[in-house]
Amino acid sequence: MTQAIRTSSSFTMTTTTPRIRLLGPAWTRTFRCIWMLEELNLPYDLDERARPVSRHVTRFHKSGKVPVLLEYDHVQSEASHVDWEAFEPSFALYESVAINNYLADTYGTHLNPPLIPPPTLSRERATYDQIVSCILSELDAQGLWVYRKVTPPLCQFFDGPIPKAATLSRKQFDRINRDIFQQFLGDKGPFLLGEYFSAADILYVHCLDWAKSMQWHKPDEDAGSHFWPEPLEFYRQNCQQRPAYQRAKVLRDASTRRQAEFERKQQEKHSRKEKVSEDRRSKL
Ligand SMILES: N[C@@H](CCC(=O)N[C@@H](CS)C(=O)NCC(=O)O)C(=O)O
Repeated sequence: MTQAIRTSSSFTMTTTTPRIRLLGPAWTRTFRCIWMLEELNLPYDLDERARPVSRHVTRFHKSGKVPVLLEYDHVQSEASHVDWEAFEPSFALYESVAINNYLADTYGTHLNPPLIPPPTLSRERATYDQIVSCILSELDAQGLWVYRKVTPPLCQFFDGPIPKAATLSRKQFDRINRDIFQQFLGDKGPFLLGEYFSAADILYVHCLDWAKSMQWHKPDEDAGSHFWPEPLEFYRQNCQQRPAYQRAKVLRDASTRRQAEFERKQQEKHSRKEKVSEDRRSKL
């Protein structure tokens, strides 16, 4: 796994621009921040060795969760190779939404329309906050994340499979997804805030991609609920056309392949261990 150094010719570096480093593999929620950085055309260093709960992450965020954004005011922006261990960041920030808000507020002020409504447009900003809070707490945390933790393969690291929680989380996702779509897209749109694409769309499309990767666009008999109408899929695909999404996707696809290989090897190791202890038990 390498540290990719992403630079963009369309962003003009100034001496005051800190060197930006993003911790976390692109197959994780880190994708949201990669997409934002690409929208802003900012140069950044993506550190994919920083797997969740690895020492690369816990050094800056005790819970080990990714993404984490680091800014280094005193690292030369042009240096192609940096020994990161030798520097302390000037600023560290976790939580994907906090990171994207900070990036858009700090580096996106020249954009018209902006990627998030500026705080001076207080009602628009409040609506933006409402939508992202809802997506984060209802769709992500109570829907997708609960499901991941109570179903294979991830449940082996928690309390094993919990089918009732899996059904509940799926129902939760469908209900809130329907509400969001009907209130903000439906006969409105084409984006969550109306006419213009925003960071709320980055978050929502990432959650929809994640849901689709778990086949949640198809009806589920156990949950008995389902919401994935054609216009929702059209909205998702429309956002995916953005060049910034496409660049971020290239990174995510490669990262997903590496992760699949890693999980396959972990599973093999696990099965070998199980077999050894089974053989031992049968000899007793
Ligand atoms: N609300 C956080 C969630 C971060 C999170 O849970 N990230 C996952 C990877 S996508 C992680 O690092 N999990 C490790 C763990 O929960 O121990 C965000 O949006 O940044």
